[in-house]
Amino acid sequence: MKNQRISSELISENNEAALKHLQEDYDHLSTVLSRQNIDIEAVTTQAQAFEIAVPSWGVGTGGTRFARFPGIGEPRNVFEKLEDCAVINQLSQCTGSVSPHFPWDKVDDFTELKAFSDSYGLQWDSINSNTFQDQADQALSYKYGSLTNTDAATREQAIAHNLECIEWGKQLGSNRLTVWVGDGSNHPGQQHFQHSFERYLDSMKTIYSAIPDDWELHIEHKMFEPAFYSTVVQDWGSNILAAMELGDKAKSLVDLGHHAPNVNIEMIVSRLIQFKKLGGFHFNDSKYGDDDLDSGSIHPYQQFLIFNELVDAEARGQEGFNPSYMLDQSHNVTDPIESLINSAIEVQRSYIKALIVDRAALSDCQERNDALMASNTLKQAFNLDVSPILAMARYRQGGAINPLQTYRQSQYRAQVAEVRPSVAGSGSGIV
Ligand code: PSV
Ligand code: MN
Ligand code: MN
Repeated sequence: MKNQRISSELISENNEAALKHLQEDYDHLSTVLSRQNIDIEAVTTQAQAFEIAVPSWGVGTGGTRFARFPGIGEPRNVFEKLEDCAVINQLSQCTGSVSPHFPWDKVDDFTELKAFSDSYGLQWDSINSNTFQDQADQALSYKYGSLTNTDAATREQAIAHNLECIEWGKQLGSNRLTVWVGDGSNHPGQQHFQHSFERYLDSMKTIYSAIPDDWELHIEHKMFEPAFYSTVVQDWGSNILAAMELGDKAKSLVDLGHHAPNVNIEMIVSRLIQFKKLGGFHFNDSKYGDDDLDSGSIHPYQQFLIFNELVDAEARGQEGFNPSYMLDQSHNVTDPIESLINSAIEVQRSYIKALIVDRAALSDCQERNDALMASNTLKQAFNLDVSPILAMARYRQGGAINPLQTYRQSQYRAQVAEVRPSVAGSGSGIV
């Protein structure tokens, strides 16, 4: 029997009150979809199977380099973060795994941590290493880089941290390591572009050699920040080159916020799929840069177009296609639990809309060069409100038809605030 953070009676009561209207909306949508020869039940089954991981650091209030305004009842350690992640999954039924960040989430006893996550039925997603900041007990500084540092001993230290992350991941039952480094430069001439990338590849080769055969090594690129002139792994080009150099277990990870504004991310996704190098995603949204805003809050059409590529690859049975999905957001003015529930559902929504695209019609338009009708074919799916499918998928799995309403009624935040005193520095600040 799984531990539950929200009373199942409350969820049932709220669901009973909402079910009549949901069923009416669902039946209507079923009729609409049947006109396109789509069986709503098949789509709902796929919605039920959809999973997106939650980042452990996402349940703490984020912040900017100017300030962090703590929320109430913030989790103070990885166990409390897991409690909040359990709430998100209980209500949304699509976030059954948690991605940890080390050493932020480091514990003395990983067996205890695994038992705790098991008690909530949560799995461990990709392990994130951290060599972008100095830790209190650290011998050598990453001020001038980690895996690419000009000093060999500093590179060794950064490699060793990634190796210990793999060991911790094994104990948690994870099967992936995600490496993001902020290494780069702030001044033209500060760093030799080729030599720094060579040092990166050398370091990553050592890490790659410790990746178990049934694991993947995900490389995350980011255009800028914290380095503001050049970043060593700055875009998908450097990323895929590194992944190709390392081997089959190395793949590229796409964080939506890590590109220049207006970059065609869905096309990058297509290229990575074609060359069997799409490892996974960090979903979030942005207006300017790596804003880490809630998924689907600014560019829902872009998110849908990305899923259009993913569903297309799935439908074609593209070889080597098995990307992992995760949120990577910073919540500065909202309750992180609410934002993460909302965001997970928004990503799920993009997936479902992409599933109902009429692919035969789209392909026909492409062959005939009918640009307008091709675009309209995508828009037809995007404009359809698939909320009843998402709500029904949650309901059938024991989640909440109206998750935010149920969460607020549960008074969860006020309850945890009683046992989690407010500490200005609590939670994980996001860099
Ligand atoms: C960097 O901006 C990033 O997106 C990486 O995924 C980090 O691991 C995460 O944010 C948390 O700082
Ligand atoms: Mn990220
Ligand atoms: Mn980021």
